[in-house]
Amino acid sequence: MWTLTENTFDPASQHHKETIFTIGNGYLSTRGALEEGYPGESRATFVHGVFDAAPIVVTELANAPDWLGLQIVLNGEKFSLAQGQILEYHRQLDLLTGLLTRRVRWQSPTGQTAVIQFERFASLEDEHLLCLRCQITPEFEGEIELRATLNGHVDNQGLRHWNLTRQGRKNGQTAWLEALTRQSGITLALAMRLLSSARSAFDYWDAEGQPTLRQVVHARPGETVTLTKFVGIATSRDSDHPLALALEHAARPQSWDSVLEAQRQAWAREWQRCEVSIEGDEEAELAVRFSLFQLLIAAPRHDSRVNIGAKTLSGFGYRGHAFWDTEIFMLPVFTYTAPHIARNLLDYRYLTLPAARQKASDAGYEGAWFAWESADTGEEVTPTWVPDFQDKKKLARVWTGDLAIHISADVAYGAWQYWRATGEDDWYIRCGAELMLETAKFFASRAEWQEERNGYGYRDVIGPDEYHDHVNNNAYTNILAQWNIETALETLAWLEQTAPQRAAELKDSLNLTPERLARWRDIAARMILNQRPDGLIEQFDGYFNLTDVNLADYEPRTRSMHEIFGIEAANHYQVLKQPDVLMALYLLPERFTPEQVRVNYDYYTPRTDHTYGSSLGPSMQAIVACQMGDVEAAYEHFIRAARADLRDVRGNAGDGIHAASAGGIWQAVVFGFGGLRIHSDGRWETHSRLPRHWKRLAFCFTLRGQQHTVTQDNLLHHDSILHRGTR
Ligand code: IFM
Repeated sequence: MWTLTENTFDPASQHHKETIFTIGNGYLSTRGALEEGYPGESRATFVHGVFDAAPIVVTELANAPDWLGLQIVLNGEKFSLAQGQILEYHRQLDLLTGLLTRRVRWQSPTGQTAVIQFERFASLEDEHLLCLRCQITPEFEGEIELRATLNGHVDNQGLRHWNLTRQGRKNGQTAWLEALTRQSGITLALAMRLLSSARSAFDYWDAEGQPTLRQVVHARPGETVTLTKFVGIATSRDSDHPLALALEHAARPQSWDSVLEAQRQAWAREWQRCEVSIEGDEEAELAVRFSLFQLLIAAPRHDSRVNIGAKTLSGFGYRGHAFWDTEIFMLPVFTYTAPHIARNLLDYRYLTLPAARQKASDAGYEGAWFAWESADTGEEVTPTWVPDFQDKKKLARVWTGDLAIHISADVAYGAWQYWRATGEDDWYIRCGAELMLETAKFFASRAEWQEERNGYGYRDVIGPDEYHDHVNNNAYTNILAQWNIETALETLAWLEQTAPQRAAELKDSLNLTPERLARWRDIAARMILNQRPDGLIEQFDGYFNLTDVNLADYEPRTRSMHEIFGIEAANHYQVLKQPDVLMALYLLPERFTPEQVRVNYDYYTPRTDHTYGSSLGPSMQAIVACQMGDVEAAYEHFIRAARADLRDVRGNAGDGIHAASAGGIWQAVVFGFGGLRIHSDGRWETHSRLPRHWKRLAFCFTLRGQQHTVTQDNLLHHDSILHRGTR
């Protein structure tokens, strides 16, 4: 199944639908708002890297001037779904081509009827090109008026980011608009070129901030009028002359058919690298393809100065800021299916190393402490205070920017996984090794000797489970920090063998003296791990003494346990926002035995807020459940993740795509149900555990430049199937 469809228009779900019908091309995304507009819409286009200052959230992606606008007036009556009658309605997003189509048969309040079809896509082949086509087939005789606009009067939920600097008309059918962000000083230019099946000329309306080309056509019943709008877009991040670039790209297309054909081919190349099919479960298949589509349209292909935000480019949520969601949830998808994209994302971290060093040094540490929320410069942009969800008139302190140190190890992990998967030694020598060493240096300097525990650890942190803040010795943090330091030491030894000059350079610039390295070894060897003899790991010091809760007592519920208990009180209960210990066990399988995983899985699973905790949790929980052979439970968690956006089960899909969950969905299918395991020496094997109703799973992945396709039949519907492979 490759299409997402909607057969009735429901204004109450318009924000959710705007999110899931988002189109994009890795340079920008446009939400699925209607061309003609609708009251209360959350219309937005976000362009990678176009940030501007904003109160509280520090900086945010500025909603770009709108390229979509098309007003249709039928015999003097404006087409709008807010009035008249919708006689037929169908919208679909074709994931195979990125083409969004909407077909409406509409009757105006005075009874003029027409079939109106819109199609749009963001060209994957030419990232500066946006394409829109409208076909109107009237059932009346009279006049059709078309008004195509570029609109600079846009805002971010009330906050305006643009000064509208210039606008104009180039020739009979081209108009343009230029705008400048108010604080960051980024120029953005849009140029639209219209093609019409009708002969009448276009008038130009020089409306302030909204250049408009207008055409009036004599309509006859059954005769289709077609208007095509090609829009070029560029910013001063791309060129010193963004307007010239935008005009050039708008002028390029020969015809709708030719750009659509190029689009089909470009998307065929994308899918060829990452296609997944699941026979026997259309919902799961659509969910994993939809997740891949959403990640691919957010993935920067030609720019390593940007990251993917927690809501991709599809909504206002988290303001375009990137989190650990990138390295731990999304990056593996790219590392194993589109390494060139993974590399751009890692290069972004490499480019933002100076900001990470600064963050560490401002806090009194060495090395690189990456921002918990990162935007254009890599400086910390986590808001310090946000409105409290229990009482919006009060403020709640956000501690993650101050205490979530695990982000540095997550970045290092992403770099290391990329290197192991691609075998790109050159990149690791040039960039990856420095990321590894600088993050290790941070963890070594942040580690505290804890006399009473006879070991090193981290006090006053937040782990992945954010229901508990200011904790000591969070297991995930300690385990990943230990891994980071050990892997940095191995990296250095490897560099000394492979690239002695670079090793010497890094030792010198990072001051990696023998004494310092000896201390790293000591810290790694004596890192505190709160582990009982049976293998159960305490999530942080004192966790086992907290009040246990039977989550079933709170069912049915529609709120997170954080909301139910309150931010402060949640600290006193054992309920987790998302798997914390289990995440560490998943990421570092070679360090833990299956028995250890089992004991921790059994303990933490009933204590996790799977339904309304973090959207990051369910897919990870599904993978560990698969490893435990608990396939039914795994499917339940997986399908919960699959429905986060498609069915809006959390009620917040209107804020944008849950990007980490999208990455997690792919990981759950490939590493969970498909059981793909990749060893650090490049060998791989699969040990599938397909849900009973899946007849066949097929997926592909790339390892060290070679693409592999795995097909797993579930003929017996219960036996597991073992595949092995080597590179
Ligand atoms: O990074 C996550 C975090 O783990 C939980 N809250 C939301 C963030 C962004 O998705």
